[in-house]
Amino acid sequence: MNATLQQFSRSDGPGSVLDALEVDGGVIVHDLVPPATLAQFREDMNRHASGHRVGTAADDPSIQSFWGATTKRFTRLAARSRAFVDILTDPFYLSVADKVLLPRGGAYWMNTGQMMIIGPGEKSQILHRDADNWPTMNRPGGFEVTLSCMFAISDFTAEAGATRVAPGSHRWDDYQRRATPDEMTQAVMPAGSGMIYTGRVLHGAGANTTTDEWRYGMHLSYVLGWLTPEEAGPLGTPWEVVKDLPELAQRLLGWRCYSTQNNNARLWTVDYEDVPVGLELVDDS
Ligand SMILES: O=C(O)CCC(=O)C(=O)O
Ligand SMILES: [Fe+2]
Repeated sequence: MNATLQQFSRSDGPGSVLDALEVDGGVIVHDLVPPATLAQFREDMNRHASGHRVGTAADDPSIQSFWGATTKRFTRLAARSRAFVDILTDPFYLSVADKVLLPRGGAYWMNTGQMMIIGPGEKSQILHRDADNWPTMNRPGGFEVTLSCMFAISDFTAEAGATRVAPGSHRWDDYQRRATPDEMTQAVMPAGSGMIYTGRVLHGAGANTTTDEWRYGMHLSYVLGWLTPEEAGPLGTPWEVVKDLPELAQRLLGWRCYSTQNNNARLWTVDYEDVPVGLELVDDS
């Protein structure tokens, strides 16, 4: 574990974060979430997490292993917390996403907002690249299709399972290659920080070797608007939930169609129109 990630504070601005992202594929930003938002979000997530099961309902062993046996995962965060919407629309993270993703598409949308709450005794997760979700897009020399941030909702310590990362692995010319131990580091950071990382950097959840500490992480990622996101946004956050949210949040959650700047592509339409806000569909079939 000799590798390191660069660390900045939100007040350093997105420029230095982008530079570090290009070199290392991941970067830690302190004070990313304002304390009041963090406290509210943590309270909202606690309310939901207490009754939530560990592990997955899937019987596929590879899904079970990726998910974790003592890890709680759930999404639909916009429906579960207004504070999440503030994080989703945070101008700092979005300005980084604009620079990384907009050159490859007219718009991007939320890939997923997912709680990853790692319980005591959890093993480390297999190292992977998040762009594996879109197989042919994940290759050496390719371009970024997705940008993620792992927000520390509780303190990320090495013992509680801070995310493991291989800095620079997005630039490797062999994506089959395994990382050596000295190419790895962990995103150790206080609550309220975030580790922003590209879809092509190798990473995975750390082991939780504590006996009584739950690691609260919130993964929030964006993906190009012409790719299918991991989370089915509008199914998990129906119109009743999003109707009073800012238009930006509605768009990120899949409540607008995707179009390129010159409108020569329009995806995710209804009756070949933009997604009808309010779903005032006339049944004239
Ligand atoms: O929980 C973590 O630290 C990372 C998890 C992760 O990378 C994933 O599930 O895709
Ligand atoms: Fe991941």
